[in-house]
Amino acid sequence: MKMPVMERNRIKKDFYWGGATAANQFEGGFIEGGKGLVKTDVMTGGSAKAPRMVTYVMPDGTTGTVSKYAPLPEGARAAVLDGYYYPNQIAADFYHHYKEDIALMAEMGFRMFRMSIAWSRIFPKGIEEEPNQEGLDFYRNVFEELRRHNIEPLVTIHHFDTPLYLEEEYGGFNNRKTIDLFIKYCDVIFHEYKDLVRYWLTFNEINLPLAFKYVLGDQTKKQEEDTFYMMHNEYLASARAVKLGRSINPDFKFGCMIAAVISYPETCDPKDILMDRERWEQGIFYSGDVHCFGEYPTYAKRMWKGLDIDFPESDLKELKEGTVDFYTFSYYNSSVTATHPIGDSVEGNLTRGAKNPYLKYSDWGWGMDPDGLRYCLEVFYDRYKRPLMVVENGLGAYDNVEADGSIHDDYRIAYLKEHIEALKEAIDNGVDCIAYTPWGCIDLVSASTGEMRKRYGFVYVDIDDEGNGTLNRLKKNSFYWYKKVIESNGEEL
Ligand code: BGP
Repeated sequence: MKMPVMERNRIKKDFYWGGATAANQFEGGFIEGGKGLVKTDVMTGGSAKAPRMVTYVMPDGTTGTVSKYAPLPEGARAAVLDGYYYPNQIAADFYHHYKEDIALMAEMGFRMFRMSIAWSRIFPKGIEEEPNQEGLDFYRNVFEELRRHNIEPLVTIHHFDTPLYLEEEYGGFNNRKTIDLFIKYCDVIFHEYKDLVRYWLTFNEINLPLAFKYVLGDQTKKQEEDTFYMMHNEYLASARAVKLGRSINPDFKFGCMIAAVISYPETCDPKDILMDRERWEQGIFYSGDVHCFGEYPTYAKRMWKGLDIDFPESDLKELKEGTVDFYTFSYYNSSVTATHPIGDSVEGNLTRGAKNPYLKYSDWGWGMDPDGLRYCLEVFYDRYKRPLMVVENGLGAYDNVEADGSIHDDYRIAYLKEHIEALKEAIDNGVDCIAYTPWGCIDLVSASTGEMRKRYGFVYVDIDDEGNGTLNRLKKNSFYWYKKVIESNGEEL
């Protein structure tokens, strides 16, 4: 029997090549135009070894700092203090450079730009009656500028930046009142930008609290319950936003955003295999399943064992009514699940565990694994049968500016090339992936460490970890390389 010649599935012509950022890591202008504070505005820089610190003031006026992972002391308020440098306050200053930055994106040929709206620019504390006009104008200008360059905005509504006031007064999404305030914010931006934005992502990496649970180890029953309720409130907020958005503009398309913190079992010991599967379910699938299927999965019963979890029927109905149109995720590295004592241990994008001897590790210890991208693209597509977008991927690395201003970031090109090859393979295998927006396309502040020197961009931003620099933009070698990749629709890597 003669086999039919199989045509290779290629990247479609209208594929969205682009790049990704988030307001709090990229914009700066932290109190300009009436913007309110968010947690990162009161966080110092850290490093792979030292955590970022939150600065605070006590009711008696004494001040202090505490790790961003720890709660503030009783009665303390997070505050901006003299004598500290807060990297997110200036970040890459997109607030004042947006025209120049968008022109650079257009020069590379971007067809999509993922960015987020800072809730605190629209409602500085989150509780105001009326939105802040200057904040609305800023994003209108940005979206119009993107449209002028034929770049499609992909807008994250919430990227780790609940207004600080809501976090401190309401406990953020632990409190159901925050859902109503979030929906009010959505209502404003959906009306305001209904003719400028089509693609929306509700919550960035919504799955992280559960993925992180594996790393944190044992928690109290109360802590575990709080996490599940907080996440439920975010899922509910997302579902309501989707439903509301569709009523405002039926052409809106909504996606979820999941951190693909994938892992492999260390050995063929069935215990490793089982634990790894449970880790995928808890850390990745649980959130995607609720977003895509509109209901909690069967294995949730196992995850809730021994806890008092009981969500109102009316909530569950709402989850069903607000499922997403497409599935997006971030992917940087993979990790290893081991039930046996481990030798070398490493950290990744909010993951921690045994070292994989088959991978190379970045300067920040993230295991570089292009095959993992193909692996999760195929797993996600098979599970959800919805268009996928890779909305974060990339290599955080030290860059060196030569005397003539050139930056030879061949390591970054190598990383991206391998990942795009993996993406092409997944597409050839039938996966409907419609976008690739590598992270930090223009250098920005690292979320985990607060460093500027952990750079991801095609464009270098001249500012260091103490805030010194001109904020000038310089094109790296990867800039010219990526331009060629886009021009050839991924054929020339
Ligand atoms: C993801 C976040 C981003 C981004 C990225 C890279 O978890 O969605 O905000 O920062 O990770 O991580 P880092 O900045 O820590 O290198």
